[in-house]
Amino acid sequence: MSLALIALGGNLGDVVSNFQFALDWLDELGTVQGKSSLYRTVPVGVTDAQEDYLNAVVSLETTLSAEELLEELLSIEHARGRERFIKNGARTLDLDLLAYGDLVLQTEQLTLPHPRMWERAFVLKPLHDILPDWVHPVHKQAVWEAVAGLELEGIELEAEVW
Ligand code: PH2
Ligand code: MG
Ligand code: MG
Repeated sequence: MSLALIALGGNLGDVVSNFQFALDWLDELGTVQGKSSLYRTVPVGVTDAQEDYLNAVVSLETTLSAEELLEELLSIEHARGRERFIKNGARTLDLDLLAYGDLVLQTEQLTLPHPRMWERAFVLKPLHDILPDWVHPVHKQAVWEAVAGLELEGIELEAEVW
């Protein structure tokens, strides 16, 4: 059993319904252990004008390997109509594998932990809801420490329950 951390994001269509769809699917792949609040966040690193994002993080205990889980995440995205035209373009559902236990890995398909997770408030703030004491296996820093050093402007609580 490994604990996988998964970030959910989206800013197109009925994002909450897409998040719920993803959560139901993830629950079939193991046990969803933690589910953050839902946050409304200002788009980061996009060049065109875009709607605000909704973001959340869930933790999943699973026997799937990281690669198998990644395949499932892509299938879930695909089932909700995500089209990959433009890098960082608006999307209906984005599922990013943030971490898989303490695994540190770099392959063509997958870099773990996610290379940008430690600088993204829209990831760290929801992750802090469920696992404030989780320690990044490379930075050797806890989530609460990383959050304390962050500018949290542009991250708004949308709903505690979703
Ligand atoms: N995802 C991106 C690019 N920018 N900005 C916010 N606020 N939330 C996201 O999930 C997000 C983003 C690429 O995946
Ligand atoms: Mg993605
Ligand atoms: Mg992403």
